[in-house]
Amino acid sequence: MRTVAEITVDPARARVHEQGWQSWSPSTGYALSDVPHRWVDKPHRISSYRYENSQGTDVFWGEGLLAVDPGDGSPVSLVVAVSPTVSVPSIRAHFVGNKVIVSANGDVSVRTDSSVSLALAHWADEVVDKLGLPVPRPAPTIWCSWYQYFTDVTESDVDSNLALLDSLSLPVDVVQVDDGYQAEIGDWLVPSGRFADVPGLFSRIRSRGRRAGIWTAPFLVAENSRLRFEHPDWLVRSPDGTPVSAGYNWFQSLYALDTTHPGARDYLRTVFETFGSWGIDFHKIDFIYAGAIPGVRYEDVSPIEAYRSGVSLIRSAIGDAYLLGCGAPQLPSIGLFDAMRVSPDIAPTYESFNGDASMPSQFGATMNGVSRAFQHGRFWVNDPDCIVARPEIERREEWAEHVSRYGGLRGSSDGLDQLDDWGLATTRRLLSEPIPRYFVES
Ligand code: 9PG
Repeated sequence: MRTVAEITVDPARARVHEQGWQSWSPSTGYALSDVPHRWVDKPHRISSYRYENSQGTDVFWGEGLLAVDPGDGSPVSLVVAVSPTVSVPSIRAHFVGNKVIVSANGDVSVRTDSSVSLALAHWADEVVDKLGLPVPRPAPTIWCSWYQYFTDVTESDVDSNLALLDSLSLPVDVVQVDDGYQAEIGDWLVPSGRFADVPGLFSRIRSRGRRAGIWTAPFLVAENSRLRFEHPDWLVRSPDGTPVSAGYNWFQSLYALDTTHPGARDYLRTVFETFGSWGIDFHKIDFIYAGAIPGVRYEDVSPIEAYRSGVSLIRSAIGDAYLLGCGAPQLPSIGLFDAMRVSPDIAPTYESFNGDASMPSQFGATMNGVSRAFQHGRFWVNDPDCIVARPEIERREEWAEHVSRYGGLRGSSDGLDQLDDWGLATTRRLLSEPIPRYFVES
């Protein structure tokens, strides 16, 4: 770590803004006396925070981006990665006397501006110019199976909601089947026991005039998957040869697919071309932090390069289809996606189950959605996570308000038979609202 700025502040009024690594990593601003949001347990540290780092609550820490508002009326300092799609230095800030000392472990620049949100918007505008990024394509509206059925989703759950979309005349373009249709994480072309005919389901979705969308976690390989048994050589490894952990979920250990391995690349291409042949033209690719986990790969490239080459391969295999990233390193994803989840998951409860702000909760989802609002319309369309409006959802009015203000991608994820009058009217309204080009003007 090298010191890059020493900023005189008013300790009572100063604020530090952190950018977290991936979609689910907490991102927000703090007073100097606040305790920053950090990981609570190890498996979730890997799946929600940057693998390399395990900073505690005693230091402020941004991945590729950190801002300091001195609180005395003098300009805000924004410390940012010089080439965010190539390397994302960790930036840390600690507080000594009346100074905030900022240090970084790579190339960063220090910019000043009149407020944190303007500093972020101006910087993002410059990145867009420099990389020559196009204006993001307008997002389709979606219905997603996850937030009602979770992994227990069945083929008939999707069919019954498909029928309700018609009878309720809901303005939904894409029906997106989430986690649960597949046999195992990694075995994307093998159906789970709850699905008899996955291609047939997608063809029914299309024959009703909707578009077909699918969820995958393409850079994850679960312990019990066929993929791991058949191709143990396709996993990212540590120097001692054992596969690197990519976290723990679905009651098993997870590993990372080596996106530079020719065999793994062929497999990914086959999976996504097959989805194309089923008529799917909307992809939510999830848990893709796994593509950027450090370790030994077939090709000796940086984790960010491996990640970008994996996403680019998927991008080219899906042609013009719409691409939504989730669980995705934010700055390394610039220029690769149509839409991006900028927050942890919404949940029926306002607080997360273990106090970790990266875990499903309305608290964490709104916090990140607000602090990453500047990304919308610049790097991609911001996905704040789905509308859930059934009576069971705690503080559902506040969630609807958040989606209305900060939602670029609008998706409903209730079992449609669960909605009361308020829930249905709110879902209809949120799916129909025009989406502003920017949430933060520059
Ligand atoms: C499917 C879900 C949904 C959801 C995604 C993602 O750390 N965790 O244990 C953890 C579990 C699930 C999760 C995020 C983190 O949700 O955001 O929309 O697609 O996967 O499994």
